[in-house]
Amino acid sequence: MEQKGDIALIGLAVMGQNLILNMNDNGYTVVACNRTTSKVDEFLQQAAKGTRVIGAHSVEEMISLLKSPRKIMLMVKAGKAVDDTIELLLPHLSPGDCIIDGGNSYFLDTIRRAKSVEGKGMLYIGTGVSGGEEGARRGPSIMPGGSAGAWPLVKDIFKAISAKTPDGSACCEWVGDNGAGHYVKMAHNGVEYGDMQLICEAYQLMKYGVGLDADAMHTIFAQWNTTELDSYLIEITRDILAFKDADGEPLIDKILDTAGQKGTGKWMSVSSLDLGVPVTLIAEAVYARCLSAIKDERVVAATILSGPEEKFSGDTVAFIEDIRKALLASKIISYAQGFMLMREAAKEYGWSLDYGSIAMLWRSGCIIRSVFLEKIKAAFDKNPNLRNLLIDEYFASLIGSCQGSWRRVIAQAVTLGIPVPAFSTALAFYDGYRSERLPANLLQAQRDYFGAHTYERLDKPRGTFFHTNWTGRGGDVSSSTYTA
Ligand code: 2AM
Repeated sequence: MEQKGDIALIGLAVMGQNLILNMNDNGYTVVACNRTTSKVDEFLQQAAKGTRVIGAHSVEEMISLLKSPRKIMLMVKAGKAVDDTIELLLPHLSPGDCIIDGGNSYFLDTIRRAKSVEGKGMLYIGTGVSGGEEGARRGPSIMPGGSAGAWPLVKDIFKAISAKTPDGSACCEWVGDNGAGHYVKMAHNGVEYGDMQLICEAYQLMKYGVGLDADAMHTIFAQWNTTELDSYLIEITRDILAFKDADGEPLIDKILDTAGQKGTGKWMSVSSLDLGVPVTLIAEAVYARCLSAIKDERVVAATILSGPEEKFSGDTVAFIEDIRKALLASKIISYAQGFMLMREAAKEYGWSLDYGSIAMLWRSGCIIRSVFLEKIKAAFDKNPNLRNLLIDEYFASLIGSCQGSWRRVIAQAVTLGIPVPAFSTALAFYDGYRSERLPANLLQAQRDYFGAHTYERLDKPRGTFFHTNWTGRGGDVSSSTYTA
């Protein structure tokens, strides 16, 4: 059989199909495969009709159609399906062939799979692909990581099919070894959870605080999209608010307020706990979804628990501008936390991440695409070792100019009894991060009091530990010398 396939793709759900069509548009010959082979025929007869796409009905056939070294991309369900498919492929591959997992895999799974596949002489890539169905078809953001030797094999294809920034560069760059690509994709999704929650809190304040209707909010979001907030998520919110149901009423007012989730925000929060990085906003965004999901309980509680009687009575126009600035300030915190986490993960897992490049991977194609990311890139260009986005001159000054609004909005929300968990945790983080002294002196004293956990002193060098016999009864032995 003539070996003319540039790449094979297994998994013909909509993302897989669209990636194939995108590769085809860019001049590549793709071999299409699926566990249920009838889907291969359907695809060839429908969406892929008239294209160069070749169907394969077995692994053997697929392998025989591919040029060497073979590149096989999996777009199957995350989890066991990926392991099963890898097992199925391995006996048919030759050293130097490459398996690429383009699904939403957990980065620790990717690290494990990369090691195992590399151990057998093949190459492995775990790549984030973001942008949904539309992105896959027209140009997604692509975040590949894994065996460095595999990058030259797929670089041209991936760069060709990826989204492009306004200056024309590809939203696809090598991220790092092992699970780095899927980690960065996870961070992308976590940041997406944060952005969405922040927009929802702004909406809630305008709807239940100020009493605006969907049309009025549509106009506000349209205006916000011409400011620093210019982004895909603000844009779709604008359009959602204008969308009318069949009866002419805003559809948004009829949608049940219980959020779903697929787990990437949770993974990011778990990773932040594992690594000890305070990624508070994204964790709050996950919890906000969880709270929304217990609708039945909330409906009962609403009849039992009272809130304040106050109604908003301020200047509406000024308050709306305050909300915009609160959203912007909180968004800066969210990204600062996301980049803090990636920095710590890079240390933990031995990656050398290029943070400016990651910001540009997200600039177009993906769900969090925004103008804002260019400012992040500029901050890391100016100082590649920047410890935290918040201390970059541009962001420090921008957040400083927003903080009056931010505090007013949160104070007003508290007065009105409107929950703004992400706005609030962002401000608490800001105030904590800029505090030279926090009450952890008391915390250390408490720990030493009940558990002899010791403390360091302000007037002694770091790394010298002290224990005090606080009560005269506990003794002078610290917990470093015995297990309490
Ligand atoms: P299917 O059409 O045969 O179900 C999204 O679910 C994609 O993942 C589909 O292409 C689906 O194939 C594939 N998939 C799900 N579980 C799989 C498994 N255990 N092995 C291989 N492919 C699987």
